[in-house]
Amino acid sequence: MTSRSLLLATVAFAFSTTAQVTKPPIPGSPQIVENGDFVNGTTGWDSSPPGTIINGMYCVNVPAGAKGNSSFLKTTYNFLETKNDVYTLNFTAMSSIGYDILIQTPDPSLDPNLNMAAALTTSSYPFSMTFSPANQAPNATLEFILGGAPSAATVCIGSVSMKRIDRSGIRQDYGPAIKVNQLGYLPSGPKLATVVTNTTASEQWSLYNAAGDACATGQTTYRGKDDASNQTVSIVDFSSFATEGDSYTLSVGSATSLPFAISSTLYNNLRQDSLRFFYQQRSGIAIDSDLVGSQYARAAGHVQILPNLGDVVVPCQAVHDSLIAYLEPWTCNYTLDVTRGWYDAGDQGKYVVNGGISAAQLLMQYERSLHYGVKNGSAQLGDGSLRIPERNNGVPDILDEARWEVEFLMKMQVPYNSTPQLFNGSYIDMSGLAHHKMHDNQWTPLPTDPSQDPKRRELHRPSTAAALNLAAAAAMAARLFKPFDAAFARKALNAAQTAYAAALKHPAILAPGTDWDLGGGAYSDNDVSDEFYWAAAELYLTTGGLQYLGDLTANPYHTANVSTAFSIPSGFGWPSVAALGRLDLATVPSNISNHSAIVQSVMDAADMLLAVQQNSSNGYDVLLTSYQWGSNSNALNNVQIVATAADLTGNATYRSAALSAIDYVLGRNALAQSYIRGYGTKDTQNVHSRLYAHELDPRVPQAPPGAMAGGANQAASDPPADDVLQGCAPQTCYVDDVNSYSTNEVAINWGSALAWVVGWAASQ
Ligand SMILES: *[C@@H]1O[C@H](CO)[C@@H](O)[C@H](O)[C@H]1NC(C)=O
Ligand SMILES: *[C@@H]1O[C@H](CO)[C@@H](O)[C@H](O)[C@H]1NC(C)=O
Ligand SMILES: *[C@@H]1O[C@H](CO)[C@@H](O)[C@H](O)[C@H]1NC(C)=O
Ligand SMILES: *[C@@H]1O[C@H](CO)[C@@H](O)[C@H](O)[C@H]1NC(C)=O
Ligand SMILES: *[C@@H]1O[C@H](CO)[C@@H](O)[C@H](O)[C@H]1NC(C)=O
Ligand SMILES: *[C@@H]1O[C@H](CO)[C@@H](O)[C@H](O)[C@H]1NC(C)=O
Ligand SMILES: *[C@@H]1O[C@H](CO)[C@@H](O)[C@H](O)[C@H]1NC(C)=O
Ligand SMILES: *[C@@H]1O[C@H](CO)[C@@H](O)[C@H](O)[C@H]1NC(C)=O
Ligand SMILES: *[C@@H]1O[C@H](CO)[C@@H](O)[C@H](O)[C@H]1NC(C)=O
Ligand SMILES: *[C@@H]1O[C@H](CO)[C@@H](O)[C@H](O)[C@H]1NC(C)=O
Ligand SMILES: *[C@@H]1O[C@H](CO)[C@@H](O)[C@H](O)[C@H]1NC(C)=O
Ligand SMILES: *[C@@H]1O[C@H](CO)[C@@H](O)[C@H](O)[C@H]1NC(C)=O
Ligand SMILES: [Ca+2]
Ligand SMILES: [Ca+2]
Repeated sequence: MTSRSLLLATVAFAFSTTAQVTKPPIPGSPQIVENGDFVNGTTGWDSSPPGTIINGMYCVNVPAGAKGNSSFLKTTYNFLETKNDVYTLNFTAMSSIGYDILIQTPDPSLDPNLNMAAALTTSSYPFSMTFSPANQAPNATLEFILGGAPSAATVCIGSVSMKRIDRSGIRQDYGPAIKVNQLGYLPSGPKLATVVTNTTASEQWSLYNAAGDACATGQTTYRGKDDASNQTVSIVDFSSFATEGDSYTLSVGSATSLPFAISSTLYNNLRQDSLRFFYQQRSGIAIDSDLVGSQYARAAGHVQILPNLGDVVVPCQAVHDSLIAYLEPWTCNYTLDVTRGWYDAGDQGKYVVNGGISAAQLLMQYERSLHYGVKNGSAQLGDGSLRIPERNNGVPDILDEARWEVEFLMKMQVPYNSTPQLFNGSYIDMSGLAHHKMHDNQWTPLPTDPSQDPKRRELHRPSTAAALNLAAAAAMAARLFKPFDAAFARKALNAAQTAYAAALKHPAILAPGTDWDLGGGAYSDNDVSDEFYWAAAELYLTTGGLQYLGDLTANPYHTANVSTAFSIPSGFGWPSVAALGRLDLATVPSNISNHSAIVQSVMDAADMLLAVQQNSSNGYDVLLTSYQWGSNSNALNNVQIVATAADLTGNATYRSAALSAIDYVLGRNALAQSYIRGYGTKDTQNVHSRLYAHELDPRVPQAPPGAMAGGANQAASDPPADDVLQGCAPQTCYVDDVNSYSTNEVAINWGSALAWVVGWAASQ
């Protein structure tokens, strides 16, 4: 079906905060600058004033008082500087007078991709500079800006060499042949490991404790060929071993696993750390060193203190930008205060469509603790449980965290009685809808501290999908905040109802796929009937209103088969949110008449996922059959369905299936990769984020514990992926490189999937 395939196409790219434009990999490391050692004289070079070649160096007599770029040496190269790739420039230089020159690869209107000073002395000195472009620059120039000498100076430059990073030696690291959950296993849970093997025969496995003593043995079970990794695998099942301890290992033949724990409190720290990710992503507030440590502290981002241009008074897109996005000159004549919210991902944009599901999963995690008998559930999410500024305000901290986003969503609403806005050739009243997103008008480099982002922040066109995300999330907040802050609850409900009514009035204002690469992703979605379903469900659960009940029961997603309603097997996500509505209709008390059928549908959905897990071609018990952009979140959203079936029924089969499926993101996968920073021995180091680009700038920290990478992407495309992942089997298409935005980014909607699932696991 067209809409379905369009949807999948959207899932595959719209998480991206950077462009799809990449070149086929360039093998090795070609020289970019021609005639850099000037053996052909000044060919290809231009200078002011004109210079001469002396001893293989290009020498320019810079006059006294020369300002800025009035004196320069430059060359243009026939090469595409690719965003998020890495380049090194070498040259030697000297000057008759010691002073600083500036080296740039400028692109007018965009940030210079390279912009560094070189301190010249009277003897020749070798310089080496590495840079990673924020933007694409075809036929870029390399410029030595020579002005600014204290008096007349002769500057000589030689041995100019520029190359893109050479990744030809990088090989995928598959880790040990035995793949385990490197965090570990619950004593009362299933304990499965996967062994890459050459034999169909059973082999003996041994479990060793920290002292190196064998404490259990058994035989592997041959599973077969794992389709997603192209590996032949057997399974180790040591579920019956329940003695708590750290640093267990498993051995089969000569292979030994990475260490893991067996502990009843296994997921407790991860439950808190997965939520900490959201505090670290907050916009509009200083991140407090007392709460997170000095390395993770930072100034408030986007509070309109220069160089920030937002987010207190944010205009709609300028017409020259919106024309590219909508093929018509949309704008508006108001500004909005859209402070707060979480930065979406590795970028610093804020998107209502993605914010909705992210806030919702945190709210669902809290709401679950009200209705399901969970060990320590509400205590661990309660006031004082998280290291956030609101840890002693009488409100459960997970609600405080979600509110930071919900308030932003509400600020994105189009004001009451606003002037009509252009859509598809006519002016319509968009009051009550929500702007789809707001972000920079151009990409910023990695790293960028949010308080130092100088780009123009712009509101993009309102959309029906954004209005419905606001309606759903704010309706949830309204019922959950009622006991704690009745005024906020009323305000949220009012916003939700207004947004829903506006969406009914304008049911097809779709965000176009063309609105991308102007500093943000498109988040386009051509089917908003699932968003209507979710919003109606949440509004019904909050208000009991019969209009909402009528709307949700008439929605096609209410009667669709479970595969469609729960997005199985691909996994639900920001463009396909019907599952959120269905899960809440099943778990939140209401008077809906066919409640048992709704609960049954969750069980049916879980059974479908059990079949995915038990398929002999699935060697890792992962709840996926394909690996889209952000696949870890799709896998975990499927876990949420099975875990909810366990909550609803108390059936241990669902509980075991959900627990085993979590192993995947913590290392039981083809690469033995823990995708969660700080958890496991072989954990992700170099997530794609402007906050955590340590790999590019050692002054910036690595991501804090609990941040999860997007994971394997069978259509991975970015500079490192293009170099390293050619021909990869789907589950192995992952590279732990800061520039791999298509496999290694962090995002709030992935973090929220993790938070819900590990919160559930911590309660088992
Ligand atoms: C010098 O110019 C010649 C003739 O144009 C060309 O073949 C050669 O590649 C050039 N060498 C360098 C180092 O640019
Ligand atoms: C020098 O800088 C100015 C201002 O940035 C720019 O307009 C001009 O094109 C530059 N000139 C050269 C020769 O690069
Ligand atoms: C650079 O410019 C040349 C000549 O205009 C053109 O042929 C070439 O394709 C351009 N290169 C890139 C990478 O855009
Ligand atoms: C720059 O110089 C370093 C040190 O000599 C060398 O390893 C590197 O390959 C050079 N890079 C380029 C682009 O020439
Ligand atoms: C599989 O066979 C290859 C070649 O005989 C051997 O090098 C490798 O260690 C074997 N792997 C396992 C897990 O037994
Ligand atoms: C899968 O493995 C087989 C046997 O090792 C190999 O011939 C084939 O190329 C692999 N396919 C992929 C997609 O990696
Ligand atoms: C927006 O435009 C309308 C119609 O031209 C005008 O009445 C209104 O005052 C304008 N609002 C602002 C804030 O400029
Ligand atoms: C439950 O919470 C209490 C009090 O916060 C704590 O002492 C205990 O260790 C927790 N138990 C588990 C299993 O997490
Ligand atoms: C724009 O209007 C035309 C004509 O009414 C209609 O056919 C088309 O579907 C509309 N496009 C969108 C994106 O709503
Ligand atoms: C579910 O419904 C969709 C859409 O009608 C259909 O394409 C799909 O085959 C159905 N799946 C199952 C398992 O029945
Ligand atoms: C169900 O209906 C009863 C009777 O109208 C009402 O008292 C109760 O609050 C409703 N429960 C929910 C969860 O809406
Ligand atoms: C638990 O769920 C599984 C999978 O659907 C099912 O086979 C089994 O009968 C259920 N057990 C009970 C006690 O309902
Ligand atoms: Ca609190
Ligand atoms: Ca949708």
